[in-house]
Amino acid sequence: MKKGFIFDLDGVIVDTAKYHFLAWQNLANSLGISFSEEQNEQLKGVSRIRSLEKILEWGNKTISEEEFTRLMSEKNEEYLVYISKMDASEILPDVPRVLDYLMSKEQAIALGSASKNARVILDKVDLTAKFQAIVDGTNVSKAKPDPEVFLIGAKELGISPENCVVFEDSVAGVQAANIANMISIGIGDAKVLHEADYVFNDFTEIKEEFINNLVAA
Ligand code: B16
Ligand code: MG
Repeated sequence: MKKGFIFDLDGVIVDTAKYHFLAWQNLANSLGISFSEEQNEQLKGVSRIRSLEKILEWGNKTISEEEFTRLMSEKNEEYLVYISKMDASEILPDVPRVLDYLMSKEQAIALGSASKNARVILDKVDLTAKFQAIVDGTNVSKAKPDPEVFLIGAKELGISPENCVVFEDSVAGVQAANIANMISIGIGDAKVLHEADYVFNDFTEIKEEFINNLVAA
C-alpha cells in the first residue's frame, strides 16, 4: 500500500540546531541576555518569531516592534551564513538509506518543517529531488503542535492522514502528528518523546523490516 512519509527537517534530516544556537546566542548576548544550550533545546521545532519572544521573556526584556523585526532578520542573516557552508556530509546518519528504501518501495515522501529556510537547506545537502511535496514555514500559518504543516503535506501527497507516518525530533512535532491522526516516530530521546508511537535514537536503528510493516499496515 502507498503510505505518506513526512519528514521534519531540523533535527531529523540535518542538525541545524547548532547553527540556530550560535545565531541566537549572539543576538541574546548583544541584548545582555545569557543563552544556554539547554535553552536552545527548548527552541527546537519552535517558529522564529516565538523563539525570539521566548528569549526576550527569559531575559525579562521588552523591545519595540521595529527592533523585534530587525533582530529577527539579523539573526536569520547570520544563520544563513552558516547554512551557506552546508553540504551533503551534514545529512544525519542513514537518512539517505531510509529515503532511498522508501523510494524503491514507491512510497510518497514529503517534508514538514517549521523552517522558512527549509528549501535552501535541502538544496545545500542535495536532497530536494527526494521529496514529492515540501511544506515549510513559508506555507503554514499555525506552528506545531498545530497539525497544519503535516495535514498540508498529506494533502499535497494525496494520501489520507491516517495513512501517513511522521518523523519528528521535537515534542511539539510529535504532538502535531498525533493530533493529525498520523503514526508518529520520534527521533531522539525516548523519555522526552514519550508521546510518540515509536522512538529511535537515529535512523541507523530503523530497519527495512520496520518500514515494511509500516507500509503493509
Ligand atoms: P527558521 P523544524 C525548526 O525547524 C527548528 O527546529 C527551529 O529551531 C526553528 O526556530 C524553526 O524551524 C524556524 O526556522 O528560522 O529557519 O525559519 O525542526 O520544524 O524543521
Ligand atoms: Mg525538528
